Amino acid sequence: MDGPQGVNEARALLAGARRVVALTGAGISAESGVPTFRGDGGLWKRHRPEDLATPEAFARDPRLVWEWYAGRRSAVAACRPNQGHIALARFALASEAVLVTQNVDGLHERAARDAAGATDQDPSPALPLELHGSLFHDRCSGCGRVSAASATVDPSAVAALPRCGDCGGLLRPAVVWFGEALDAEVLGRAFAAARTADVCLVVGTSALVHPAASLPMATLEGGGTVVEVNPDETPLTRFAAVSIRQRAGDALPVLLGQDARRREWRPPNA
Ligand code: BV8
Ligand code: ZN
Repeated sequence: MDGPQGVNEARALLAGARRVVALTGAGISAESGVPTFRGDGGLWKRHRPEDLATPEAFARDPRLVWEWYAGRRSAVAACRPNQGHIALARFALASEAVLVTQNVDGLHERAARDAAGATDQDPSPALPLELHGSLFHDRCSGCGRVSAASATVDPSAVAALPRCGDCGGLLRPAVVWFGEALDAEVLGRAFAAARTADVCLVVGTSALVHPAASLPMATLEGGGTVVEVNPDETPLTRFAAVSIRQRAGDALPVLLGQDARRREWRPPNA
């Protein structure tokens, strides 16, 4: 269901919820200029996930993998959080909402620090559980040590790739690749929040990658409801009480009661 009735129903579900968990995917960063994975011009259009986002790919051709990630890192560094990130950050600061993201772009954290800074608050309630790690940290492929991202990565030759100061192992982006386990503690916290949530707000994900895509199902199994924000239908749509066919930056300020201009939903340019 979409349109005025859908938006007002979703607002009521969120306003009446004691516990909300929000799960985001690449779509929430699309309006910031970060390419999604599957959309037009998406990241997977130019490269297949199997070619780059796997430990086998890194073992086979670390230079090519670093070329892709170094490019993404500099592209994302030039992007800024959008109204969708900001609305979620403000909501998490003002409620007990738990924010879970599949994104590695760090834009939720930047929105959290901006929103908290504006009101001199502690940003931690709005910091996301990053299921798939962070583009802006490196991890040693030898000893596993995690460090802040190397200032510059020169992917021109393997010999120029960044190495661990402790053991000399090749550094890699501190993200979770296909076929790799997610951090058990982060995943445990995300599912604990999902299982007890009254509402799981799912924003900007094609809901195809697991175990992240199972989080909304955990909310349903716990008796909660799912609200989806996505311009397109997804495999999750049929499980959602409301599915809003809008972009995150437009829908979230209204759904989360932060859009003073629109107490009730009216069609755009109404
Ligand atoms: C694991 C980090 C086990 C790297 C990523 C068969 C069935 C089920 C599962 C599997 C299976 N075969 C294999 C698996 C497991 C596999 C998986 O799920 N594969 C899929 C492809 C079937 N999962 C894994 O491998 C995971 N690990 O299972 O480990 C294990 C256990 C123990 C020991 C060893 C192993 C690891 C998965 C993590 C992979 N890493 N990212 C990087 O970023 O480079 S995944 C990456 O792709 C993202 O993080 C994200 O999760 C996913 C992309 O999905 P989305 O974020 O949804 O983006 P997408 O472009 O697809 O969709 C965007 C949506 O936004 C669209 O719907 C669009 O309409 C919408 N949109 C666009 N604009 C807007 C918008 N919405 C709102 N507003 C807008 N403006
Ligand atoms: Zn090391």
